[in-house]
Amino acid sequence: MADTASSSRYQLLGLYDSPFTRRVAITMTHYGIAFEHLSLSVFREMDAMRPLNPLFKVPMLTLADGEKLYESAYQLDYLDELAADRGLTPLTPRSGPLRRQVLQATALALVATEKAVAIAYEGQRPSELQWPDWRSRLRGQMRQALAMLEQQLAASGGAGGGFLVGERLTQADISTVVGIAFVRYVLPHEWPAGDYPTLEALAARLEASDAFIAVPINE
Ligand SMILES: N[C@@H](CCC(=O)N[C@@H](CS)C(=O)NCC(=O)O)C(=O)O
Repeated sequence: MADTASSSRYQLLGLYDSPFTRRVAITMTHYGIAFEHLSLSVFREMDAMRPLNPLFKVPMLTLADGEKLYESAYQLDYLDELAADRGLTPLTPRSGPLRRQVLQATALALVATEKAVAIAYEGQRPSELQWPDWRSRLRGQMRQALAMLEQQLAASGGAGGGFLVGERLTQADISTVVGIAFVRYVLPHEWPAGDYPTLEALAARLEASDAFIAVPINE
């Protein structure tokens, strides 16, 4: 892939309270790829978003030549390839057993995150149309995924400063921590404080790092 990043302008569309948008922004910051953040809400600013992205789904990453990339996983795949071309270590290894392990831990993070987002949407329905059993199911799935991540992180030395897979930061860590941040910010009553101490320690460590600080959840 041609490395045009240094001379180009990337645009990332979406608020950072979207965990999917935030993980892409943190990844770009981690790689040192400059971008313009188009901070528009898919719900409150539809008129402004329509000409940019009539799908009203974020994140959307626009490349220097105007090509638009949808779906955060594919945006991350593009960024990892760019990073590898630049001699950086990709946050998801490009091949081998470590790639599979990082993708699987990231999949758990996405289950937790997607179920949390679904709980938030359920809460926006008129109260007479809300379905408590469905919310309970979503909550159970979210907590199951978090418990599996907690177990994996504890087993890999997370309490002592380790990461979910191997000995360095990967996309699994970033996706997990942005999911946790989303729950705490948008659904604070849904975060079972103290149940996942190793995940909480990882979140505290990463949220204090430069790449996370540069991408605040309220922007
Ligand atoms: N799998 C998608 C999920 C993106 C997603 O669900 N984004 C939400 C914001 S958190 C959104 O755009 N919601 C508005 C909608 O889907 O109508 C990705 O990773 O890019």
